[in-house]
Order: sequence, then C-alpha cells, then structure tokens
Amino acid sequence: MTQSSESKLQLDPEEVTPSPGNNPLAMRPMMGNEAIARGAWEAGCKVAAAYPGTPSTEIMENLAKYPAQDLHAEWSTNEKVALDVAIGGSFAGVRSFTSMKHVGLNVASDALMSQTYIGVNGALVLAVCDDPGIHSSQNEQDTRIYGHLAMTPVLEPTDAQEALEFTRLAFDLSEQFDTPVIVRSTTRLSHTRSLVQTGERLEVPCKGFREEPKKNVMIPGHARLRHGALIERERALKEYLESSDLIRWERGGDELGIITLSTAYTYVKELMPDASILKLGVSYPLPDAKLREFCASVKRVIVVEELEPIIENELKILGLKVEGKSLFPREGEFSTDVVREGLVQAQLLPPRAKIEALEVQPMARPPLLCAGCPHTSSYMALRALNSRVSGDIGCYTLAAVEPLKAIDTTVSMGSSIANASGMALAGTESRPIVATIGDSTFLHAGLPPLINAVYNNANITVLLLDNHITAMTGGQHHPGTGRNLRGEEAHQVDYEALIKSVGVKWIKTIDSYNMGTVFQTLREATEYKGVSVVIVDRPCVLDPVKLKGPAFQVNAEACTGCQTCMNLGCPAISWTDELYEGHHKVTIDEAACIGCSLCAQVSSTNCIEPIEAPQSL
Ligand SMILES: Cc1ncc(C[n+]2csc(CCOP(=O)(O)OP(=O)(O)O)c2C)c(N)n1
Repeated sequence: MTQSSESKLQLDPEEVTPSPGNNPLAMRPMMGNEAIARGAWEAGCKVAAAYPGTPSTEIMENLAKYPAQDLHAEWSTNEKVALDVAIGGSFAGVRSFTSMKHVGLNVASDALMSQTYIGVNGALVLAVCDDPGIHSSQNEQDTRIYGHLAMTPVLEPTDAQEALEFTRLAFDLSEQFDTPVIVRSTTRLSHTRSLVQTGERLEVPCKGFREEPKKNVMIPGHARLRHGALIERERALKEYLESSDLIRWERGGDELGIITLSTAYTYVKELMPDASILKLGVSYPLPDAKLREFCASVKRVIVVEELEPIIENELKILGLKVEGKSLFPREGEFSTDVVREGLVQAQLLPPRAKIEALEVQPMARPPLLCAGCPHTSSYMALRALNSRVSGDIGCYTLAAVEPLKAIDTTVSMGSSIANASGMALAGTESRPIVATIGDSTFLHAGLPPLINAVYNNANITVLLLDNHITAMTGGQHHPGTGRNLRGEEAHQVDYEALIKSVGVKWIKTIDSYNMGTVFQTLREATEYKGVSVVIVDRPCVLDPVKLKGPAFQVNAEACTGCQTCMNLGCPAISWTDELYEGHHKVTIDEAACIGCSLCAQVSSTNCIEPIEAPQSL
C-alpha cells in the first residue's frame, strides 16, 4: 500500500519524533485524525477544505501543520462549500480532500450525489467521522448508507496505522476507479492514539483541467450516461476487492466465522482470538465471491458491526445465512462489553460473573455554559420576556437545560431562523418568537433562512450570538473572526452590513455583559413588526485566549439565599456548606470566576461585589 516517493519529507519541527535519530519514518503515536491528515499529506494532496465538527475537527487542524507550499488547507463556511472547494481542486487536476463529521455529509450530500456521477480528475477523498453513542452530535446516523446511496466506496480503518494507509490508498483508488472515495472513521478511532509508521510525501504532478463536458456537466442527457458508468464502476471495484488486502481472512476453526470491520474488529479479536474472522477494510462495495467463500467455510456466521445492519443485509441479499442485529444493538457505541454481551447471547462465551465494585457509576455532571459565558445573559433575558425560542447548534444549546431552560426547539445547524419563521407564519403563537444562532452557525447555514424570513415577512427576532469563534468544536476561526485556518489575517465579515444588505431594517449590536441593555434591546426588538436582529457581541471566555479578570465575592451578611444569581447557571456559583440562620448562602469560587459581573447585576440584594476594582474584560 505504500507508494514510491518523489520528494523529501518536509515536516513541522514539532511533528518530528525526537528518536530514534530524528528519523521521519520512525513509529510515532498518532490520533486517528492525525493519521488521516498524515495519509492525505503523504498522498500528495494539494487542496484540502473542511468545516469543523466533532469528532472530525483535528483532521484539518493537523493538515494545516504541513507547509503551505505543499497544500492549500482551509476552514470553509460549511461542509458543502468545503466539498465543492475540494471538487474544484479535483477538476483542476490535483489531489483533493475534505473532512467532516457525519451530519456534515448531510449538508455536503447534494454535491456528493452529483460528483459521484462526474467522478474525478485529480483524486477526491472525503474523511467522514461518525459518532456512535452520540458523544457530541445531534444524531447517530451511519455514513455507510451514504456510500450505498452515492455508489461511493467507503474504506473502514480500524486503527491509526490503517487510518493513514487507507487514506493514502483512497487517493489511488479514487483516480484508478474514477470515483470520490470516503474514508470513514468513528469517535473511537478518531480520538484514540496508537503507534503509526509514517511514510514520505508523494509529489503528484497536476493533470490540468480535462475538457470533458459529457462528464463534467451534469445535465440530464449526460447524467443518464453516467449512471450506467457507476454501475460498471461498482462491478470493477467488487472485482478489485476480491483479491485486495482491504479484505483480510484470518483463518481459524470451521465452527464459527465472524465478519467485522472498523473498531468492532478489535473487540472481536480480544474476545474470540481463535475464531475465523473476515475483516472488511471496506463497507461498500463488497466482494460477493469472497463473502460466499468465507460463509461456506464455517458452520455459523456472525456479523459484528456498529450501528446499522449494512453488511448483514448485504449478506442476506446474497442468500447467505448470517446472524447480527439479533445479537448486537443497532444503537450506541460498541465496546468489548457490548460485543461480549452479544457473544454470550449467541452462547459462544459464558456469562461474566458480576463484579460489584465495577457497577458503581460515576456521578453525573450535567454540561454547563462556562463561568462568564457571553451567551448567558441573552437566555436570562429571553426567559424573562417569555419568548418562544428556536435554538440552533453550538455551546449555547446548553441553555436548553436547567437552570436557563430558555430554548424550545433545536433541529440542525442553521435551522433556528427558518423554524422561527415557520412558527411565526403559522400565526398561532402569542409569545414573541426569537431565533438564537451562533456566529459560526450563522455563516454556515443562517443566511439563506434570514433572507427567506425577510422575503416572506416573518415577524421574528434573530439573536446573533457573536462570540468571535467556533467555540463548540474547540475554537476554530471562521470568516467572522478575521483569521483563517493557518491563523493568518483574512477578510472579516461585517455582520451589520451583511444583515442590512438582505433587507433587515431593525439591527442593533450590544454588549452581552450589560444585562439591562440586553433585556431592554430584546424587548424593543420583539416589539418590532418584521425581522429584527440583535447582535450580542462579546468574545468567548476560552478562545482564542482564556479571559480572567478580578473575581467577585458574596457579602454573606447581605445574602438572603434568594437564588437570583443561581439562575445564571454559572459554575463558579454554589451554595455554602454551612447553614446561616437556617438557610444556605451563596459563595463564588474565586479561581473559576472570570469577573463578568452578571451575577452582581442580577442580584436582588446587591450582595455581590468585586474583590478588587473591576477591569474591563
Ligand atoms: C452539519 C454540522 N456541522 C458541524 C457541526 C459541529 N458543530 C456543532 S455547533 C458548531 C458551531 C458552533 O459555533 P457557533 O455557532 O459560533 O457557536 P458557539 O459554539 O461558538 O457558541 C459546529 C461546527 C454540526 N453539529 N453539524
């Protein structure tokens, strides 16, 4: 799977493992995402674009560590834009790449569904990271289904070494079979470190644009011809896979055969080291003859696959007798324990004796907005105004739960504004309708619904929560921050001018640390008939730099335990352990408090004061 090298390895000095002998080809520990980035770089990728999303974000962050003369790497405004940029690179004749989380592929899917008909000029590879167990997502969808739908090969690495090798290989397969290729990861692989043998970068000459209108321009007459080409491509890929190293047959006894892939393979290997295993390095398409041969070689076949029964159903369509989802769950993340449960149910392993000590569950810690989070005051005000709030996706989604509890709906990135429009245009809601959306989300998918709201005269208020960063995914730049992926200066969007240009007549920018102004402005905005926009402007307290001003303290004498400050949900505020005259008082953790002053502003007894003279943050 390794390719010959035509160039010297160029690495960021921080990337190079100091031993042995600073050899760039040494083994080094890498996260799955880092390995995918490395694979793309080694494959000679020249154009790379992505929009952040857990668990995929570090792929592009790592690609940007390679020299700019090797490749262009960017944060794009959303996943469809990112894929289209990569498609542009492929049209231009260079190897191109995009990465995204699973739901990002929903956004990019329109382009993918056409591009799969077009094929590629320079290679086109998509790394898509699924999130079984929903650690940090709005759903648990299985990207392998997109592979089928788009008739696009889906490679399935198990560990970081394979993540690198499969990504490299994906570029070759893309050009060999004239197809985009998906490299699928999951949270477990993306965020787990293991030792990786790296290689050198392959410098691939640019092929130049190919004048092929019948292939490059998807009008009905051309698309009809291409559909047939896709079916032929699937056949050719299946034939290739019959003898490819991507399908590994680990021979064991003839009683049991297990077909598995991705990280599920490691759990199977741990539990059934002696079984016959067919390890699939690809989930679409599949080598039918190899599958038939494997199933015929054993008495019982079990498919161990996380999420949907994709492989199981394929085998059943081939008329093969297999078991799968009758033993293993269709939802949630797999682990050794989950797979063991299924194998116990299949009577292949004895039930495990319960170990009481391990039954203790860790204390639940509900997620909270940070101390001093600039989103807090907006949701305090919205609750006080009894608004009907359509939310969006970002840190601020945490305002949906106690104690702020000020968001009524959350669907997908960019949905808030059109959801609010729909509710308003239904004409049935008596409360003021407010859409709340973060700055990165607004630039991702908030503009078309805002244009639509103005166009269709929806009576809504849009609260643009501008914290100058994509905070939810760890602090990435976007076109509103004035910096690009490599941290260089870039054009900064002027929100007021942009919003004005689409026809919004009522716009105000305010400081989120001024509680009175936030409340007053929101009241005025919701009284306006038509689309009003309030931009709540304050940098995130963690990114790009951690903010910390002098802390506030509670004057215990004056505190009556009224709980007003508690409504902020600030993690720096808690009850005292001791009782004062029969009730607890409030205390502020000096180390956690960043001095935003919101608690002092909302306090009904004026019992909160700065420890030292406040500074502006
Ligand atoms: C389609 C899609 N792409 C990416 C993500 C990952 N993601 C969740 S929220 C978010 C952006 C958050 O930034 P912003 O809107 O500025 O809000 P903040 O977290 O800064 O408050 C991203 C990229 C997602 N959930 N869905």
